[in-house]
Amino acid sequence: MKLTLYYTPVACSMVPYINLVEAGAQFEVNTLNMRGGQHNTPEYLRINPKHKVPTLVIDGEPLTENVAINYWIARRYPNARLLPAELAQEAKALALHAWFASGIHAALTPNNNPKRFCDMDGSEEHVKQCAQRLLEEHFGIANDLLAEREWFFDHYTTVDAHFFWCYLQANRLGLKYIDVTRFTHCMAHQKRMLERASVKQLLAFEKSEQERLAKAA
Ligand SMILES: N[C@@H](CCC(=O)N[C@@H](CS)C(=O)NCC(=O)O)C(=O)O
Repeated sequence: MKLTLYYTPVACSMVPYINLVEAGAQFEVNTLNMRGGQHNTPEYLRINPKHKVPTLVIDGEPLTENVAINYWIARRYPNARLLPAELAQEAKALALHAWFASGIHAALTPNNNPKRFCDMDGSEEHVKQCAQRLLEEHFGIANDLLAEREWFFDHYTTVDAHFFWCYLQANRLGLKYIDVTRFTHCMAHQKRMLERASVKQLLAFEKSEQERLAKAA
């Protein structure tokens, strides 16, 4: 089977990268230079017309959306135990992936690009403020879920990588209206994730790709 992950530094394509490594999968990475507009080329739009990463191409067939890609990885490599074994718990894992993608990620994006959400003059700070209010609520809920536990379930699952990216991104964005460091259980989860071999491998790859793209610019 041939697997190609379309990836961009800093983006949420980190999530399937981590989980492919956790699964022990053999995969290639195709890094897109988004600053250079590579996600909007006709070639990439044929693969993913939504012009987003991640896309995992499985034997020539593109699969998009973190929820689906990470579910596929977990089901394709069952020995890695990347989802809870019991059905109701597995469904809860999907609920968490869906929430991270459509709730938390959706409230992170306006901080990067507020004009995409409202193009009225002077609206940028309001858009950011509203998005950060939503993030505060989301991270409060996640913080409660992570209280006194190492992972979202009783062992590491694909959702831990997804939340890792969401919280990493919130810290990287330097949010002005909320203090994300006050979510101490989220912070402790982040630290545990940073100790995993898969995350160390991802961060080394991320650094080398950022350097390569900077040299090419
Ligand atoms: N719902 C998608 C969201 C993917 C997404 O928003 N990716 C961003 C990077 S974090 C992207 O590729 N943005 C480029 C664009 O919107 O043109 C998922 O969870 O996989």
